[in-house]
Amino acid sequence: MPGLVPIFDSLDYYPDPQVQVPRYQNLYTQFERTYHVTPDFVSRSPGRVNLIGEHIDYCQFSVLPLAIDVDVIMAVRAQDERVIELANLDPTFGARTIPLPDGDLISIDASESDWSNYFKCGLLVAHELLMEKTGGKVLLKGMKILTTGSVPAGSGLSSSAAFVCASALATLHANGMKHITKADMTKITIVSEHHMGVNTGGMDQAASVCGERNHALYVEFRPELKATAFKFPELDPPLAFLIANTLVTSNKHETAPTNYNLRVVEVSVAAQLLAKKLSVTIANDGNLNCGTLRGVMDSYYASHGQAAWLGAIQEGEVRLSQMLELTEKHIRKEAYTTQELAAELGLTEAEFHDRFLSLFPVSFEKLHIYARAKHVYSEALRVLKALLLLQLSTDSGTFYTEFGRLMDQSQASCDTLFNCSCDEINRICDIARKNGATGSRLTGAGWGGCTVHLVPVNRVTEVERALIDEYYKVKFPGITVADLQEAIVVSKPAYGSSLYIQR
Ligand code: NG1
Repeated sequence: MPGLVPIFDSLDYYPDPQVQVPRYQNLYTQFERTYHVTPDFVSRSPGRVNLIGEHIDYCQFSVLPLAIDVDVIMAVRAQDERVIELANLDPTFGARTIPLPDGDLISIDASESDWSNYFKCGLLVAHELLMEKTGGKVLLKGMKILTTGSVPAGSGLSSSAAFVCASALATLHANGMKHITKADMTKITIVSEHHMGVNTGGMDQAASVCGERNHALYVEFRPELKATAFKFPELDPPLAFLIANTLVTSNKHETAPTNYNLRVVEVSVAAQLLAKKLSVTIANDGNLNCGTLRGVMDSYYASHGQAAWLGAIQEGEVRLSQMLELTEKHIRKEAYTTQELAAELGLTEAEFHDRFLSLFPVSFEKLHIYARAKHVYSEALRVLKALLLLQLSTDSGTFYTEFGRLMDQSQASCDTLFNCSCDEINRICDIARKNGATGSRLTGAGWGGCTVHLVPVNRVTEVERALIDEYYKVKFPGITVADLQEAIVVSKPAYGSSLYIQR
């Protein structure tokens, strides 16, 4: 993750400066209308699409996302008055005024899903970093901010990560931090949304901060957080990633107790149960401080006298296959009640509750341990296979078939083992595959949101046409051309977070 967050003075780094110039001009004009001063700079962070590796970042297994062209941009003017004036070009997000506390960190009421809370998340983690760097209290400057974004909200393209990263970057730059490293930005932003009560992994922020043009990012969480860019092979015909939004919105904050947060609980319990069955001790790390399935794998191999896995693909494949066998052998297929799990782990029910169910609210009847663990280990294995395909110069046909197959297998696992797909996602994937996509899957948390498809560039129009006729026009008969243009995006891997200062 080498390097500094870049500072640009032109918009030429976008693939479509002819679209961006009027967009930025409009932001500047509206800023001046709103605040009667000009902005000092624009902070920007993109959305991302995950190619493969779903719901495994919070199990500390590597993932393969890429940053995309859609982004959040935030025009900023620092001020001595210690207040944040926050406005959005989209009128659904009303203006907010946030007074800054004297030297203390800002407090966030996670029970409210107000948009300004996401700004506060970025501000808070940036404030912590500024204090860490200066070794003392830091009185934050006030800011006037006007923002706009092209990442569709609640669609699995990480609009929240893009917004939080742009907010953190704005705060660091406005408060005089000269050299902002991508490593620092990633480190602080990956935990930022935990302040909103969502127990997020770290993939989105790493991709949003570290994106590279024409590259996928291999994001590792162990032994340390690292994002390595891998160039896509030159294929004939060239490849495109088509992103199709189901237009079924899954609000992560509101559905967290039965969806995202519940999965975090299930994989944490799975880690403890498997560790117990294998008689290994795991560190109390991970999102719930109860260990991770990666931790189980590492401890299991350590207990057999083997060195820690540092990421070599072949060795990873062997170890993950073994973990799949051990899951099969030791974890029963049927879901568990909390009573059963407490007994298995030698805990009272109250202890089980304190340990796994008290940090974030969850709601369930039974916990699915086997299916979640199988998804996690098999998905981590697929990521390694996908990475290998990126590294080998295989012929175009093989790349399309093999990479596509991994994407399809990932989708099947998300659907049947992790239960994070939905009818609309499955339908879109079927249509895309029948019309030229060689691989199709959900991207992001799922339960709605976006899908991603690997498509040879000469088949893109066919896939688009079929999706419009067989999905969008059927499910949303009144859909407009403008809505369709937003729903289907063909994106190239884009640059990560950046600052823009007008000459
Ligand atoms: P989305 O739904 O795209 O924000 C979420 C998590 C990721 C990852 C994926 C599932 C947040 C901010 N992001 O992505 O870290 O766990 O789900 O792979 O919660």
